[in-house]
Amino acid sequence: MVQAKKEAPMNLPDGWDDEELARVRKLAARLGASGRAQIIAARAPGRVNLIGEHTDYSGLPVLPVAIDRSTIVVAAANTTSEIEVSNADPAWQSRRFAIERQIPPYATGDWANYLKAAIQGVIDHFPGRHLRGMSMVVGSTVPPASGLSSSSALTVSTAMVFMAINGLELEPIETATMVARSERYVGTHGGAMDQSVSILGRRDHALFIEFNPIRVRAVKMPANAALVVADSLEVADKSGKVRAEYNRRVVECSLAARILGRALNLDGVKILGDVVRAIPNWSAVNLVEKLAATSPARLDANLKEAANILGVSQTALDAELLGHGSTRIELDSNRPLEILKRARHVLSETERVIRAADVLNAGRLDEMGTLMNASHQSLAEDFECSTSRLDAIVECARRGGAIGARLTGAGFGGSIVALCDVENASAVIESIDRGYYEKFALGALPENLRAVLHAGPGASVIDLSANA
Ligand code: NG1
Repeated sequence: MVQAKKEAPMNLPDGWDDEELARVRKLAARLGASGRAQIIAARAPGRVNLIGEHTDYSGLPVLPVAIDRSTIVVAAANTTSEIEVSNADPAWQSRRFAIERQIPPYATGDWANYLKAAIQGVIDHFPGRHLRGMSMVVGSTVPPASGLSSSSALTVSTAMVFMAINGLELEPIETATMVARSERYVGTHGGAMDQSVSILGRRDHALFIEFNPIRVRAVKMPANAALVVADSLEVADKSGKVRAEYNRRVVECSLAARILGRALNLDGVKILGDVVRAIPNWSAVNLVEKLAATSPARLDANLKEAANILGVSQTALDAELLGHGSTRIELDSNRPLEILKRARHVLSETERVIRAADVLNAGRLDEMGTLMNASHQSLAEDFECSTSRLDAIVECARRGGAIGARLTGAGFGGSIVALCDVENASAVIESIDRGYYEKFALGALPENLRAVLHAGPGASVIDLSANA
């Protein structure tokens, strides 16, 4: 078993410091690890996205950092073909399920569906392999449903530990691609940002990530920059209404892309990234103008009008956009789909992300702050995924002297991120405490609701038996 040392042992990957090792020891004790032949631990961080929100599922870039909050999973092979899991947090019930070709999901909203997603992803990636079962214990310091991607920290750590127990290896980018695809098992048609940064994150760096295929460029965080992350305490629960809103945005963006593709005579366009990649000198303004000239700003949610514009049958479009089975997207048909506004957000956000990677790299924090503020405005007005609480907390951060502030993650609740000068971080936190937490009378607050978070390393696995 790994012993606590003053500094992380030299032979361990970055991220396994004393604190994380102490967590591992507790989880291993809970697992009853002593006497087991092989004990593996995986650690996967959550993330905070600096800019590039709701762009990943359109195949367009993002600029997140992996954070110094993580999910750790400790596991040992068992003799059954089952996954047996318990969580250090008693709020999440223990679960046991069989490894089978097609694992049936638990009821919507069950936390263990994220585990099933990860296991199913590995099964699909290595078809025909005999996979051993495992007993595992999960412990997380990434707060759930707060926009810091606790879900991906869980799926990434589970997939990595399961692969290690079974002696399977993949390149990090392949693992990210596999886990991103597998997370759709839970019914969210998300992109690959969270899994990519959780796996590929780098200490003191943000990652400029492009998709299809995943490519990553590390951007050094300027030494004088601090990231204050504050939880609005409005739960962005991705299993209910928020999932429906999220998936609706995915459909709206894909429709905008297909209409633009047809207007520009491009073949096979499915996402806005396909349009951008086909037109080297694209600009958000020009593409939005083209879209406005081709389609009404809003289209009926029954997809009839959209099918007419695209010259395809309504049934075919329905099947392609909404899918089928347990992950089919159900659209509320009482309101129209917003085509123009959503495209305007995604395309203008893409311009901001590209610019942000450059200005951050050059240490131009003021410009970075301006881009983050513009991102929040676009998310609030065009993407309609902010809330009055998120707006209020963003305002408090700015009033406290933040250089820029915005909601981070999917929105509809969750957290905000504020870019500050290191010297000013505590003033920003104070302003949020006084202007938000006290005003909304949210009671006695745990310290870590708002904190300065640091860009940390990506996920890794250690063999505890080898480090004993
Ligand atoms: P969070 O904040 O973790 O729900 C979601 C998606 C991301 C991305 C952002 C919005 C998942 C697992 N994550 O993040 O891929 O689309 O929203 O930028 O679906």
